Amino acid sequence: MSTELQRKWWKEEVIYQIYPRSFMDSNGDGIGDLRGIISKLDHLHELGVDIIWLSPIYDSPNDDNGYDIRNYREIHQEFGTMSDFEELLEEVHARGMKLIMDLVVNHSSDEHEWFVEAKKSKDNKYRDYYHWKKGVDGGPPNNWPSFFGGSAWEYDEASDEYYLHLFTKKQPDLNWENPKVREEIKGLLKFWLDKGIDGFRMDVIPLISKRLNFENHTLGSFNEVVEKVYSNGPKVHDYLNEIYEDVLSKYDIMTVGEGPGINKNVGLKYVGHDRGELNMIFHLDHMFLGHGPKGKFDPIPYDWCDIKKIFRDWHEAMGESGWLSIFLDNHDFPRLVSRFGNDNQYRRESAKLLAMLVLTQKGTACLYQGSEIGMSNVVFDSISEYRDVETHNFHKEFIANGVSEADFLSEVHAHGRDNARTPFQWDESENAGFSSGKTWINVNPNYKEINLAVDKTAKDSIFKFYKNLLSFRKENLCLVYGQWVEHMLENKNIYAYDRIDENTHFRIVLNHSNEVQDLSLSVDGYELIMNNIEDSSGDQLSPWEARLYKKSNS
Ligand code: ISL
Ligand code: CA
Repeated sequence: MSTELQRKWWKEEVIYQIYPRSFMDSNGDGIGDLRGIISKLDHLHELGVDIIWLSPIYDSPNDDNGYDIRNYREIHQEFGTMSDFEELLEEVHARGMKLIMDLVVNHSSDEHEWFVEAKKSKDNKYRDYYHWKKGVDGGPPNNWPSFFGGSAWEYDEASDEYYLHLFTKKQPDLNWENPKVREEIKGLLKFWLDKGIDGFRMDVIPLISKRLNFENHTLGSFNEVVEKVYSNGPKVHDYLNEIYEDVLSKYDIMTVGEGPGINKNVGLKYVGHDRGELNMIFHLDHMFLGHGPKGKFDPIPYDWCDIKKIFRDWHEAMGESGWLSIFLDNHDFPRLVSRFGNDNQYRRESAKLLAMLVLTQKGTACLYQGSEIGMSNVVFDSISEYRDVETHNFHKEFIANGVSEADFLSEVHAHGRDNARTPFQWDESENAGFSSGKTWINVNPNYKEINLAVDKTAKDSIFKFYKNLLSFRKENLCLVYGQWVEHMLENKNIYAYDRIDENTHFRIVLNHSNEVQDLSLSVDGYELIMNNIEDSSGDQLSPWEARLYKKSNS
């Protein structure tokens, strides 16, 4: 059977992302750390996740919370020491779980010694580790915008040249054309793999190969610029293949690439089983839905039919030849229950429905910290309470363009990255049990109602729902490998699909609306295995009701 041949542990296991700054603080400095994570591993084990993805924990000046790395081989001192890391890895493995690291090699920090050297002079041996260009007509080399506002070029007075930074000016882009850069990167991959880690999540990996003519773009929206100008550059597959052949293929690990700009037409080039590149990608199509010409703070409307179509198109594009990671939230986006669910009246129901969605699609599910208790977006009253560099940069830009403070704040409430970065809410005690000191970002004031301790004792616990679903998925490989068939494609209120293999037939029906809906799909011969509300009644779906049915094929 072809699916048997393709069985892989990284398809069957579930990923859980930790944002270390906000997970658990062990020493009262208000910042989450490695010993904090160690102290909470039993929570993750009990939940039933398998692979922990750690957002960056390397030495960093923290311009972009660690996505700006100063030293790839050292642990950020706020997070602990290398021996804390080794202990964490051991403790993870002792529980039968795995650990993957975030690999951020499209850019380094401007405080990395390579860049410090490169800046010294045009003939410095590290100069070519980055992209330097002469300006044009007293301005930057071209009109490329940065992800975080303003130009993607920063002027260096000493050499009268500009360097490229697709993110903040403290994140200069590395020049992968230079073989020495690629050797450095292979060296650091080996460094971490030899410590025994189980793989990498690769940050903005389709951006590593630049279009070296550096032509002006003439496109209308930022997303289009990402897709056509920054992503999928001419040598990206050569580079990925090279690190795979030279390093990654020598270890039993998994890789998942974060894929801004990877669309369904090029997805298989990254993850095709025969390609020797990545095991899977996070495409961002559904996450960028609603981003207008100027990005997330310039929103446009969308609906569930758009979301469903994206999932459907990607399923078709992958077929039996490639694999995806499925997710609805991470540290860059709002809380899933606030964005795709109803974080008010139906917070519990919708949090569970979204859990069922993520854990029954075809692909490796990836959960984000706090979703297992239905954590929701935060509403801070003042911009000064926000910490994210993206929010602050766009704040300046939007206000300068005449947008009011109140209007911008309401966009931040809906779309800002700090929504996902407030501390994990463990219990009702001060600072939600996250820290005994002043926290680096304020705790969401709703922590007395929403926290793990309260949730665990609730009759309709979200945590328990996740736990049951995770263990059910483990026992039912059909939910991993089974064929995926969708129903009622144009229905705006119900998402319905089947997962089918030789032995089993699952039918999943999700009413993602605030109203009662007719089931409008036959479930004759099926048994209801799991649902998210107490009084489920036959032909009618309650608001945000999610059902998982099963029928034996024999
Ligand atoms: O959230 C976004 C900006 O609005 C995304 O476009 C995001 O910037 C993009 O997906 C890349 O994200 C990754 O690389 C960034 C880092 O800031 C993000 O946290 C990371 O996930 C630069 O390293
Ligand atoms: Ca700490």
